[in-house]
Amino acid sequence: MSKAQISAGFWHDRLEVNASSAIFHQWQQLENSGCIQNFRIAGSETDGFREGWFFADSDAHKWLDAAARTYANHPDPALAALMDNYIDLIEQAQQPDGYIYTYNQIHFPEVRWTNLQIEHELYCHGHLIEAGVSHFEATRQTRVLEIARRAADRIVEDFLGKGPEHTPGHQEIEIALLRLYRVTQHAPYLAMARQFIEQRGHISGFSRKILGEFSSVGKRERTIDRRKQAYLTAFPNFRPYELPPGNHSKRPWNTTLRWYAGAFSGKYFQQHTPIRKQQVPVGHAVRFAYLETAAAMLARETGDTSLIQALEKAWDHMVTRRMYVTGGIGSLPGSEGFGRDYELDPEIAYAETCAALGSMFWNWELAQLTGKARYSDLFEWQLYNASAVGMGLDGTTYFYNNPLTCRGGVTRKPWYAVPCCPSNISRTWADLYRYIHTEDEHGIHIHQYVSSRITAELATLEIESGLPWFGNVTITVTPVNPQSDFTLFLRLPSWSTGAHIMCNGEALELPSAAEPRATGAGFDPAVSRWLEIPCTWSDGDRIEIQLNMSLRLLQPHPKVKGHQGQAAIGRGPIVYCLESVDNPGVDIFQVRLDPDTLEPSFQADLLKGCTVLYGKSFDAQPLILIPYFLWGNRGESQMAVWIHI
Ligand code: FUB
Ligand code: ZN
Repeated sequence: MSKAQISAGFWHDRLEVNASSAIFHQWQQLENSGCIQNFRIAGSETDGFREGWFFADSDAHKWLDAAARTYANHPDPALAALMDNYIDLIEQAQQPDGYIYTYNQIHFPEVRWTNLQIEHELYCHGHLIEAGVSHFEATRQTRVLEIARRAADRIVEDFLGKGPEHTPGHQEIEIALLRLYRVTQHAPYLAMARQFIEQRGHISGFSRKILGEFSSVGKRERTIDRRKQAYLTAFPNFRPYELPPGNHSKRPWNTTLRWYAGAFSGKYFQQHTPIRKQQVPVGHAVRFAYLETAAAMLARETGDTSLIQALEKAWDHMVTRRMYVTGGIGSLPGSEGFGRDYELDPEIAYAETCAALGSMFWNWELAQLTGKARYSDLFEWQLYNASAVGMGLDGTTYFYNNPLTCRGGVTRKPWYAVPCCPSNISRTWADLYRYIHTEDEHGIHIHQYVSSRITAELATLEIESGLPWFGNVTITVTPVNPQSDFTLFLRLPSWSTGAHIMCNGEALELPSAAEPRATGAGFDPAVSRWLEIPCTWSDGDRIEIQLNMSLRLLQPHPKVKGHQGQAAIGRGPIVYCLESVDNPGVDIFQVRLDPDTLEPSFQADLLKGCTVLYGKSFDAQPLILIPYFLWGNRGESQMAVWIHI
């Protein structure tokens, strides 16, 4: 079984922060905010009053998922102890028939599977099931897997064979059941996931249904509020957790109106039409990305090629018209979702961190489903920009919404009322080794240039990568069987027009790249392609790659308003920005950069080491550009990705 170990370099350092700081910080925040206590209350270990949203369980389950994936490569006994502590709690809280959802168990013990579009019972069970799979994969212990299977069996029992009304408003359970199927090969899990995907978008009278759910959700919330008042009267010393306020996000006047329109039409939940007709990204961006991920997983498991066309069309529409230059998706606050074509205002940009992560999961499934390089190309772009921006350098501060223009009021926070992003980043980063290569009967594909040691069936590969700051990559090949014939496939990134690649000192000819299309994002991952290197391999064969790290002016499609005379600056897989901290006394929103003056320079002592761009404005003001993902690490600031040139 192929595996990879990230050994050194840029990602090794970040994974260390993830394993030594972020994952422990997230647990502490879950404790501080009462989220873990909810399980103690549900398991009757203690009294108290439940804290948090109806979906709060999911944040704890996702933490366990992230912790297990982190533990796989950082087997820290302290982390194991925290996981065991939490596993005890969920084992105690889970009801004998497998159901576990503290919102109902504590507040409405007679109620189950209600308000499926708005509340999150299946979503929460989904993250528990994913945690079970990850914990099993990391430890080979079956304790959490059994908890997950009890939950999944409950869902199969209660939902299999039911109709469209019985599909969830927030996708996640589908991914979870497919992951569970992959490790158990238990057919009902595949059937259940397939039903949730295929039945979606067939609910008749959706508006009437959602109106009923709004009313029921509101009634239940008012009941809880009344009980909380009574509880506070009875226990005056009880101090409910004060969550930090969320970040400012610029909201157009019609934000709420558009959110309701999306909700009542079903588009917010991607319930407006069946999956094969969903060829335009609409609605809540995380929900959309999770649905597309699940559909791609289903296509891979079943060989159902009829799903592929819709998936590829939706991807192309997103990339060409509804995605930011950072790879962020979700133009609108309120709905946290897609706007119209080319509606990509940089200051209103919501671009939730989870949405970029969800898109990465989707791209990875598409990469394996279709074999096309473009999907791992966008994965890389969102890895380094739209998702990496979500975690601060210290691993203990985060962004939830990620604007591309900030005039103030957006700062990294230790936690949020909706803390879904932190553990989502952690679990993705912890799994990064899985996204580097794939192997099949043709050979080995290198999807990501991350310094690592790959132990594949055909060969061991040592990758040494200078990315994202330097374009040099070396791959040393040691075939399992000397003189064995197989092909090494190298992804030629869309951002590297041309590259210089040698195999054992001999320069290789590269396949020509298609012309990039004018896109809303200002770049086109579809021009990425594979370089095939068929060879009879011997011990110590070396591939030397010099990717083109020239500066690029990324200019959006003319239909994107507000960027005339502006560009975003790209170098390698990184998008840059002006941050006020580096450019005191400069109006970063008006200054005109002379791109010809830009010079890259690696600064070891800045932001834990990064390549900045030194330049000048046309009126000779010195300017410094830093990587977008590193902004907001030095206190409140202003920031601009789009720069006048
Ligand atoms: O719906 C609850 C949380 O909101 C989910 O984790 C994310 O979709 C976020 O947008
Ligand atoms: Zn999130």
